[in-house]
Amino acid sequence: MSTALPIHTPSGMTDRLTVLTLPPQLRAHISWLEQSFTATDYPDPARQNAARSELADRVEGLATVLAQASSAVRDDQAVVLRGLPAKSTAMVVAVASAIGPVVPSRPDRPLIDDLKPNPAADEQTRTGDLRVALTPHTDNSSVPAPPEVLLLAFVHNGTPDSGGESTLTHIDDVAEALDATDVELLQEPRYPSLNVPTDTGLAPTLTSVLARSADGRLTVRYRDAALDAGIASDLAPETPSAAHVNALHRFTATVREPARQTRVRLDTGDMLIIDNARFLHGRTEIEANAVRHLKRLYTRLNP
Ligand SMILES: O=C(O)CCC(=O)C(=O)O
Ligand SMILES: [Fe+2]
Repeated sequence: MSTALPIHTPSGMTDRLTVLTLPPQLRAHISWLEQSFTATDYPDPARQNAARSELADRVEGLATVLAQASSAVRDDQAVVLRGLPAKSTAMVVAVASAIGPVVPSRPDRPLIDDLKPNPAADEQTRTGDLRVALTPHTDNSSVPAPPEVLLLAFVHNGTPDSGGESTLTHIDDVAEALDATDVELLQEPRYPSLNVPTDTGLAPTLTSVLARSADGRLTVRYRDAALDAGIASDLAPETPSAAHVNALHRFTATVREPARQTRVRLDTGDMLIIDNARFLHGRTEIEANAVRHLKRLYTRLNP
């Protein structure tokens, strides 16, 4: 089922967004779920599946919506699930596990990360806790295997005019706007990348911005700040050629064009789900004083 959602989109881009509504009866099962599925269970994929399937036995229509969400993500769609009791972490984890096992982005990171604008936030490590606009990026772009699926569950998102809208950029729409030579150059592993500042002091990894998966689709790993830091690092294993750097600059200019971005305002009870290798995501600036709270988690897409 599709529900109206405030979307600003260049023509044609709504093709990449699937909006689904969860059964309202879900809400009646929060306290039961929270008793049978607790924080110590969350990291265990078998417990995640058991909790979800018991929930689906109780809530008519849930299994169907979750199956639709899972196939839409695999079918190259950004998905917005509406009507999620996002305050309940048990609900968020159980529902997310329909896409794949819920896993931390890196072994040393929490399974669920609460993002809230915080004036005391470490400006470097906690970009999600700042109010500044975030340009389109891949989460954890520098690690050998970035998280496969990103899920953002919205507990609050200010008021309709307080900013904090999500931007989505599909890699095929970017590649289409680039010269074929740039698409080739960006697939060469010549780009030092460093998650800053958490990995400061480490040697940057050599990454390619684009790659082709076995089925021929383009995948992306890109964060401007990570590439800037990697390229500038004295520890970089090599320096990219001028041609590689120029291709990267054209890529950056293209992903930032509003014409390539779908902008969507998500609010309480919405969960955005994207393939982190097919979509770049960002966020518009958050107005001072706007109350905002997101739960961020990741799932596997592939076995
Ligand atoms: O705040 C948001 O909407 C997204 C935050 C984000 O993408 C990040 O911190 O990497
Ligand atoms: Fe992000």
